[in-house]
Amino acid sequence: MGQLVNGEWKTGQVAPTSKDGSFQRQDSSFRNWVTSDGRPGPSGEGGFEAARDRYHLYVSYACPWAHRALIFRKLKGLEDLIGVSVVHPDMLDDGWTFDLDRRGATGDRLYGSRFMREIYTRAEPRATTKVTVPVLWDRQYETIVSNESAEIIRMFNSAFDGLTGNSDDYWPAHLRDEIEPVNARIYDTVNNGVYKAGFARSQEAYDAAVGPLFETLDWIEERLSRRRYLMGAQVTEADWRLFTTLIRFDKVYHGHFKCNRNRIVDFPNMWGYLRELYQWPGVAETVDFDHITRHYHYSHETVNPHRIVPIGPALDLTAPHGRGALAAA
Ligand SMILES: N[C@@H](CCC(=O)N[C@@H](CS)C(=O)NCC(=O)O)C(=O)O
Repeated sequence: MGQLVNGEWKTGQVAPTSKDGSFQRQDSSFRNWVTSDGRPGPSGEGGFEAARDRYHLYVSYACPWAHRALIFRKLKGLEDLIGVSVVHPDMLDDGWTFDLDRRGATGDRLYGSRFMREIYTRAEPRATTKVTVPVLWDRQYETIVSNESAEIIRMFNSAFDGLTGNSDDYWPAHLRDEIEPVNARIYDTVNNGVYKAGFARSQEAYDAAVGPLFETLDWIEERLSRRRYLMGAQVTEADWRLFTTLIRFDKVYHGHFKCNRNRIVDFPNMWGYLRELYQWPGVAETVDFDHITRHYHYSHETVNPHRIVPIGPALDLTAPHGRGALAAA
C-alpha cells in the first residue's frame, strides 16, 4: 500500500486514520466529465465527448466503488464502446498491479503496464495522489477523465445514450431530490461505514461506525418491506450504489470488518432485494467472489496479519427472490 508523491511511489500505512483512530477517506483527484457533446460537466475541463472506443475503464472486481462503474457499463450497454482492464485482487506494497496469476485479472489492455500507478503517472508525471480504482481513461488525450465512481456512473447513465440508443435512466429528474439524501446516508454509514468499522484503530471509532451502520440497515429493511426498491417502483442509482456493499457484506464485511450484529441473510426484505438485484440481467457477471474474498483478506495485513482467506459463507443468490409480489408503491 502506498501513494504517489510528486510522481514517486511511497509506501505507507494501509488506511489513513486520524488521531482518534477513525478512518479518513480522501477525495478523488480527477474530476472531469464525459458529456454527449464535449461540453464541461459539473466539474473539471471540457473536451471529453462521448465516443466509441475512446474511453477505457480500469477496475478491480474486489472494489465496491469500481463495481458500481462495471454495473453501469453493463446496464447501459456500454461494453462494446468502453473497454475494461481488471487489476489483480492483491493490493500490497505496490498498490494495484496488473499481475496475471488470477483468473479474471486481464492485465493493462492499453499499455501493458505492471502497476496501476503507471496509469496515474502517464496522465500526470508528477502526480501526488492515491492510486485508486475505478479510473475512466481517455485514450485520445491520454489522461484520466475521472477517478470518482459516483460521477462515472452518472456519465454512463446518460452521456453515451445517443451512441447506444439505451435511454434507461437510473437518475431520473423527478427523483433526484429524493435520491440525494438517501445516497448521502447510505454512503456515510453503509458504503463507507463498513470501512470505518473495519479500519478503526480504537474502540470508540469502531463503535461510532458500527452503530450507525446497523441503524441504517434497519431503516433500509423497513423501507424495503413497503417498497420494491429504495425509491419505490423504479430501480435507481441508489439501489446499485447499495448493492455493491450488500453483495460483499456476508462474505467480507461481517467477519473481516467486524460488522457482525447481523448478516444480510438475517434481514428478509433486504436479502430478497439483494437476490433480485443480483439476478438482474447482466449483473451477476460483474460479481467475482473470488476476487472479492481474496482481496480484502489477503491485502489488509493490519486487519488480518496471517492473510488467511476464509472458506465461506455459501450464499444462494439464485434462489427465487419473491420481490415481484410486493406492492410497487
Ligand atoms: N472515491 C473513490 C474511492 C475509490 C477507492 O477508494 N477505491 C479503493 C479500492 S476499494 C482503492 O483503489 N484504494 C487504493 C488505495 O486507497 O490506495 C470512488 O468512489 O471512486
